[in-house]
Amino acid sequence: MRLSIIIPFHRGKHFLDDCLESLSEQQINDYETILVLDNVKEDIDSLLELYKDKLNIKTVEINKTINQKLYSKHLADENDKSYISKEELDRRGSEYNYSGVAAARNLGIEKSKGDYIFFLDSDDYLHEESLKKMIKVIEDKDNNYDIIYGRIKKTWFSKKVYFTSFNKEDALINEVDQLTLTQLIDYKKTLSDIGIIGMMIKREYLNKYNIKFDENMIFYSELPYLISLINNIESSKYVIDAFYIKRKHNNPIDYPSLSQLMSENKFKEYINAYQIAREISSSEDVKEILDQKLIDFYLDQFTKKIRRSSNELWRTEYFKVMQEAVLSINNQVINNLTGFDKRLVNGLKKGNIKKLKLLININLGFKKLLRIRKNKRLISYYLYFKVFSKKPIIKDLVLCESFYGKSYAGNPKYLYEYLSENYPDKFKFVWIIDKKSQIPFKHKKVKRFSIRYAYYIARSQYYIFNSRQPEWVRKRKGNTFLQTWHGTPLKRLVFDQDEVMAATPLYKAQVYKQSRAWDYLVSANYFSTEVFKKAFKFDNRILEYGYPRNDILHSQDKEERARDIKKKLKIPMDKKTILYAPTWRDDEYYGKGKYKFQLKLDLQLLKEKLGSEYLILLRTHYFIADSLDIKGVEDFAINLSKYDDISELYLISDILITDYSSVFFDYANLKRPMIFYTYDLDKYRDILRGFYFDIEKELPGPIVYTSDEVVNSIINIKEISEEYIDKYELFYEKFCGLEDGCASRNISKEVFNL
Ligand code: C2G
Repeated sequence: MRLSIIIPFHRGKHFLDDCLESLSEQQINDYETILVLDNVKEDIDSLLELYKDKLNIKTVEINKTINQKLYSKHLADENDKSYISKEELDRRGSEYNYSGVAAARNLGIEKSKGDYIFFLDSDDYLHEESLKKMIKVIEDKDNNYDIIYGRIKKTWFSKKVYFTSFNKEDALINEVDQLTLTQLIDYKKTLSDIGIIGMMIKREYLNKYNIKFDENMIFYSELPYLISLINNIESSKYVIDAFYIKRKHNNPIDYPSLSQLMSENKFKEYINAYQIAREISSSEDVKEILDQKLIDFYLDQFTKKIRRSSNELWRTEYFKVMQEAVLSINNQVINNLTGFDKRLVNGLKKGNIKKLKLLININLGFKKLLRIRKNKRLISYYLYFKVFSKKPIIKDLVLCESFYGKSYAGNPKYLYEYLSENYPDKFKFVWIIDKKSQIPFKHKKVKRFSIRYAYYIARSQYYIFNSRQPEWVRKRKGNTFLQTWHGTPLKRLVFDQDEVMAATPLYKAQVYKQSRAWDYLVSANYFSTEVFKKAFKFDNRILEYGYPRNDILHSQDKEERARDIKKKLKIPMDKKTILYAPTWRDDEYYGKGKYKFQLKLDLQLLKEKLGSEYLILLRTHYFIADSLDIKGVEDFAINLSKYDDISELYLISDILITDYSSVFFDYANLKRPMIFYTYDLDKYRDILRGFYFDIEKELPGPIVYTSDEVVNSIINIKEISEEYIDKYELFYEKFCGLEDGCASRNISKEVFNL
C-alpha cells in the first residue's frame, strides 16, 4: 500500500461529503482512506456506501477501539504518557462529545498500512491534482524527502462553489515557490495556525523517531507534533501547486470548528502546547519564531482579556500562566520590541496586575483614539456603553427603523402611522433615518450610528425594526423588541443557507445572536412562520396577522392614493406602468451592504416595442450601490430606486417584473400580473442561495430569461393572465391569505397591549 489518508470525523456530514468527493477525483491508485469516527451522531452510512469501495475506506470507531484491544496496549506502555486514558476519554465524551483529533489521528495511523501518511480533515477538501503531485515528489528517489507539504487555501465555501471560480494561475500569484518548514511556521499568523494538515509524511520516518500526537491535548496537539516532526528532518519539499482547501465554518452554532469551540482549558492548553513545542525544538530559529508568536498573542489578545473579560481568571490564574511563559522566552525577542509593546511585556514580567491594567488601558485607549479619528462611530459606542445604557429606560418611547435607516418604508412605517393616528398622545417616536424623508406625525429623527442614535437605542422602551439591529446593542430589562422582518422568504435564510456567499460570512452566528433579542417576529403567512422558526431558530412569539405594509394594498381608497402618488412623481396618467424591481446578488459586492448591480433588461428594446403604451419604473434593492444608467431612454424609464416606499409603487404599477425578490409576495395582494425575469436562475438558485419551493411549479406568472421574452410576455399579458388564473389563486391563498388590511391594528394591539 502506497498511501494512507487519515481523516478524523466527529460531525458535519455535508463537510465530509465534499471531502470524500474530492478524494474520489484524485488521479491516484493504491491507497486507503482511514476514517476515524469520533463519537459520530449523524447517520453517514449511505454516504460511506457511496464511496467505500472507490476510496478503499476503512472506518475505525475511536471509543470502541480504544476500549477494546488498543487500550490494553496503551496501558501496557506505561512510560508513554502521550496516550489518552480511559477516564479522560469518558470525561471528554461527556464534556465535548468527542475524544479529540490527537487520539483520532494516532489511532488512524496505527490502523493504517501505507508507506506514506497524509493528513486530511473531514471539513476540508483537495484540488483534484494535489495527491498525484505530492506522490510524485515523495517517490522521487534522487531526493528522498521525508515530508512534503502543499499550499493551504482558506475559504468559507463548499467545494462546488469554490472551484467554480478557481483558477490555478491566479491562485499562485504572489506566492513564494520555495518554503522551508521553518519558514512555513514563521509564515503562519498565530501559534494555533501551525499544524500538519495537508502534509504527506513517510511512515518510516514517523516510526524511526516514534512521533505521536499528545492525546492529552484537545485543541493544539498539532503544534508540538509538527515541531517533533521537523526536529530530525533532513529533507523536505514544498509542492506549491498541491492545493489543500481549508474550510472556515460559517455556522459556529451547529458546526463549530475546533478554533470556534470554547473551553475553560483552552488557554492553558495553548500555553502548554507552546511550552512543549519550545522545549523539544532543536532549532534556535524555531524557538525564536515561537516566542515571537507568543508575544503577539499576549499583545493582541491576552491584554484585551485582562482589561475586559468578565472571567476573573484572566487576571489571576491565567495571568500567572501567561507570565510564567513569557518569563522564559528569549530576551532578544523582547529587546526587539519598541514603545508600548515593550512596556506591556515588561509589565507582565514584573507581575503587578494593577499597574499593568493601567498601562493596558492607556495603550488601548490611545489606540482607540486613533481609531475614533478614523471612525466617528466609536464615540457613539463608547457613550452607549459608558453613559446612556446606565440611565433608565424612557417609558413609551418607541424607536423605529426600516432597512437599516435607508428609508421611511416597510412594516415599521405602517405600524408607526397606525399608532400615531390612533394613539396620538400615548407614545413618543424616534425614527432612525439617514436621508431627508418626509415623515408625518410627531417624531424625532436621528442618523444611524450618531451620538443621538446611541442615546435612543440605549433608552427606548420599544423597538420596531424591519432588519437586524447592530450586534453590539444589548437588550435591557424592560425593552420590547418587535422585529417585523421585510419579506416572505423565497431565498433560503440564515441557518437554511448552505453557504453564506454575501459580504458577511459570519452572518449565521451574527443573526443567531441578534435574533435572541427579538420578542416578536411578524410573519405574513403560515409559510413564513414555519421558515422563520427554523431559519432563525426562533422560539419567541410569531405574529401571524399579515404585513402592515400590505394594509394599503387592501385599502378602500387605493385608487385615489395611486392618483396622488402618480401626480407627485409626475407620471402621465394616460400611460400604463411596469415596475421592474429585482433583488441583489450575494456574490457581487464592493463591501458590506454595498452591492453591485448590472441592468440586464434591454431598455432600448422595451422602449421600442412597448413605449407607446407603457412607462417603466426602475427600482433597485436598497443594498445596491450602483446607479442605473437610463441614458437615451429618459422618456420611457423612470429611476425610482431612491423612492422611500415600494408599497406605494405597487399601487401605481399595472405589471410587475421581478426575479427572486420578496416583492412579488406583496404585489400579489393586488392580483395584478407578474413576470419573472430570471436571467441567472441556475446560478442564483443552485449556487448562491437555494429556494424554499419550486418556482417553476408555484410562481403565478411566466419565468423568462431574455429581454425579448419579457417584451413578448407584456405584449400578450392578457392571455398570460388568463393562463395563470388558477396558479394565481393558489399562490394568493398560500401567501396572501392572512392579509385583510388590518395587520397594523392587530399587531399593535398585541404588542403594545392596546
Ligand atoms: N425591495 C425594494 N426594492 C427592490 C427589492 C426589494 O424596495 N428592488 C424591498 C421590498 O420591500 C422587499 C424587501 O426590500 O420586500 C426585501 O427585498 P428582497 O429582494 O426580498 O431581498 P432581501 O432584502 O434579501 O430579503 O425573508 C425575506 C428575505 O430576507 C429577502
